[in-house]
Amino acid sequence: MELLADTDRPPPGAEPDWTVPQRHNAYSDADHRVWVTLYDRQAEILPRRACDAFLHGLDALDLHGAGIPDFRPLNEKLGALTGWRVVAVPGLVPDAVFFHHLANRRFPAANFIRRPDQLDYLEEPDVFHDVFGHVPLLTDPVFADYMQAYGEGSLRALGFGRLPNLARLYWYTVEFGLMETPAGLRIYGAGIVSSRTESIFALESGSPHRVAFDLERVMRTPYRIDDFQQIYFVIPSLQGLLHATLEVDFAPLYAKLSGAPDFEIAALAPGDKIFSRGTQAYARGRVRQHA
Ligand code: HBI
Ligand code: FE
Repeated sequence: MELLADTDRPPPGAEPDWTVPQRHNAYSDADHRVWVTLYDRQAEILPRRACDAFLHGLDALDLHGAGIPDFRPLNEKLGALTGWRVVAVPGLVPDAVFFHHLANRRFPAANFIRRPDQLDYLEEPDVFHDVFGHVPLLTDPVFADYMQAYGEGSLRALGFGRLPNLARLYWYTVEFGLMETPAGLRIYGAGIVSSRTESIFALESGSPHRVAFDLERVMRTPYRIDDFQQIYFVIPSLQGLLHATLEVDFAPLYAKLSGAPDFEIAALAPGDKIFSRGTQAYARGRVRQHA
């Protein structure tokens, strides 16, 4: 993800860790109406598409309300469940800052919301993507552990110079991950669950590949940030995702990755366990909701 800042200096008014006051009382009625419009659209299509842990989290936090959630009461509920809390930031923050927050169970959420004419396209995450998309799953103890472990692992990866591989892990799980359930594939990735068009495309289109999650495979697979995904990775469960990353000794994995070429984004790879082989027929380059 390209970052807003060309330096690591926080913008005026932000703390050294890039946090800013949410200023909940500064949102306009139009801002709150955008939240309610987006929420209602997703609430209609996510049952039987989003995984149970996401839907349970959405209920537990009661995010619907009358508009953009106030982080203070939200953090009381979230903190009591898994010790996570949401902190307001002005937008994308430098990698090291982002990972440091995750390692301390703080999720950085943008404090602005998209305009009414941006409902279906957004260049960078806003409060709807961050809070509706990412926060409900943080009520799940297993995913809460995964996100903290991801933050800690990424701070270490920075030292190995392996951040691009960790960014791919984040992208293909936290942002665009699918999960296998007895009722079929379900969404857990925030970038899908906060997007009306991709919530449908990710599960129902014949275009993308859907293959079983494998840590090294994901770390060798590039991604595009401006369109639907051409491949989705499927985890067996949130527990399975946590174990697949916690039990890995990353040093030898990084050594192996440094000698291994990337996979071509639209191709299947040797050893892939295929859930569905895509036609890749989707015309690239259409405008798509960022997330
Ligand atoms: N900053 N606010 C914010 N939100 C993100 O999702 C984010 C970020 N900075 C860096 C970053 N993500 C990436 O490094 C990760 O997606 C890997
Ligand atoms: Fe995101």
